[in-house]
Amino acid sequence: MTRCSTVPLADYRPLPVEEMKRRAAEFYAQMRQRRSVRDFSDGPIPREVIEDCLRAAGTAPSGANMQPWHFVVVSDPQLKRRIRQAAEEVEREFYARRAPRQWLDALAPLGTDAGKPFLEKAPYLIVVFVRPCEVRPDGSKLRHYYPTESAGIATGVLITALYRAGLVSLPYTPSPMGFLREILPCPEDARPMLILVTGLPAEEATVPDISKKPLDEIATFV
Ligand code: IYR
Repeated sequence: MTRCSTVPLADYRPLPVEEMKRRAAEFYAQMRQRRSVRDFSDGPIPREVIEDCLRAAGTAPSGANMQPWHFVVVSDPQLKRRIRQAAEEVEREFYARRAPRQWLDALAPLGTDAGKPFLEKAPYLIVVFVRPCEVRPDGSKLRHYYPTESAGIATGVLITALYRAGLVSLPYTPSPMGFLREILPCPEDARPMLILVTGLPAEEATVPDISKKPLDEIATFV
């Protein structure tokens, strides 16, 4: 494979230090307001907003630029109902039998249970698929590198883009979630990674009273 041509980093402009500090602090102040939300309103959201947020997610860096992700955006009420039914079935098994005691203890402060009404209430379920490989037009398989890490980065960009657009989301992970492959159209070999439940918060929405670790617990400068 030959090396690709290069182009100048044309639009990059360095910021004055004060502006840099102001922007970093401002972004942190915004992001610390973001919360995962489980109570949604069913108000409509323009598809165009979701499309641009997905375009933003698609700019994420990825191993060897393979872009090993695929997003299936579900708004059809019947599909949402099927996803809710299948998810609640695996969740009942999870809470009753599969989950180890330690996991249940970790979840207790969040107050979650097997009921997942938000899967029908929220206007959009964005299902993130990881693609460990893709099939080329000639039928051969192209391997992807760091697919899970890359899809995780893209999902972080998506969550941030949606939040900046005034939406809220919940990264939801039924376990196991193989049923999504049966219900939804998705590329061959794609593995569902999470459902990003997306919409506007219900007026009466509440969130758990939890906090984030301080900087000295999450970072080390050496
Ligand atoms: N999938 C279950 C359990 C659950 C797991 C994690 I990790 C969470 O952060 C929250 C819940 C559920 O959604 O109820």
